[in-house]
Amino acid sequence: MKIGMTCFPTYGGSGAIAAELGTQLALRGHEIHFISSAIPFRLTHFPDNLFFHEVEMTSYYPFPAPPYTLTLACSLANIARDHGLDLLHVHYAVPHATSAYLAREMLGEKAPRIITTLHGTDIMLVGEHPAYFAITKFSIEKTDGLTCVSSFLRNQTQKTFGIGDSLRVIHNFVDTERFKPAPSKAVRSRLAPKGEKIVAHVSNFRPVKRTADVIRVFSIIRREVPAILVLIGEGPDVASAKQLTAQLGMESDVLFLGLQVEVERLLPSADLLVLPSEMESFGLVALEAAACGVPVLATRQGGLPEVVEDGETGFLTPVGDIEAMARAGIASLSNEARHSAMGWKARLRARNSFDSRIIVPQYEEFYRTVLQGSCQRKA
Ligand code: GMT
Repeated sequence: MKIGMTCFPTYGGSGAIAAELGTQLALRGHEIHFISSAIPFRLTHFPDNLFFHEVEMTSYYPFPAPPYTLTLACSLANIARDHGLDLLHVHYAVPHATSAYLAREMLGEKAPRIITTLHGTDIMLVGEHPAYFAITKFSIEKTDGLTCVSSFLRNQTQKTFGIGDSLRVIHNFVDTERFKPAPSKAVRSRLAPKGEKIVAHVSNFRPVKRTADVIRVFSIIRREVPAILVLIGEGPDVASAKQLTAQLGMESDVLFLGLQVEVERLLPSADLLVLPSEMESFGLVALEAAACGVPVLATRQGGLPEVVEDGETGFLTPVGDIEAMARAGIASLSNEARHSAMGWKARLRARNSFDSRIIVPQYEEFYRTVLQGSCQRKA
């Protein structure tokens, strides 16, 4: 198939999954065209049948901001026409489903089919905001095939937008050959030179991630277990996280590593991943940590219970319950046998339920169904 793939290029789960999916599909012989405002941060592998097309972000006076939705629509239409694309697969509904709809209208009969994947905040935060609600509902109703990344998100979309029957759950996935338990002695001794335990958090440091909770949980854990906290990623809450770290006098035990593209080089060296999010439609990093054999300490929110099995592959606690999270973390880090059994189970579950070799064919099958028109939605 010839597939156009659109996502935000910035640090985040939807861009990561789009990049991984495009790469895997290209390796399986499809022709993949990424159409995005910059190269997606996770796109590092460029086989001959994978292409990148940059969407212009031009602005003119008196535009208050670059009209990205329109320039993207124009790029989608041009590239689909020039390369004879069968499908446009857009990740994150706002505004990508709208741009894809416009592109399809511009191309008429020759238009490719449109697949939209909902990732979470596009439905729960942005999409349901009154400023975006009507256009989000319209655009996702007009898409030819609609998928979302968890059963939780499917229910949420049903509740908010009344769409559910035609919405297919295709869980996020991980390449378990790349994300695997291979702790590096060099990484471990660099991060934790005295042999301390390594607690990790990976996110885009938005308020929904509750980064302050990570730091507070860690401040309790380190009273009982010698440990280092490694924070990976960039975002608006980095500055306040640094401030809190200083207030708690923990600067020497908390490392801010910034944006790391090859997170699979660091994760296997961690002993625990902490993800105390207010909400997570899936929590891709929890799956990536699990694939590396790292137990996950997360909140019982959104799609996280679909990824983390409480007491088996990690722990699920209520949002904001710092004490409960810290207790679970201490229990895990101080019992070697239980910790390694959990890590092993986490890895097994990632391989058996969320491996790219299981999930990517689900997308291929969905694409074929949409192309055959059996899932065609009313234009
Ligand atoms: O979590 C974010 O802030 C980024 C966001 C995105 O769209 O990039 O992540 C969402 O999509 C990911 C990939 O499907 C999911 O793993 C995340 O759980 C989801 N984030 C939220 O629901 C908050």
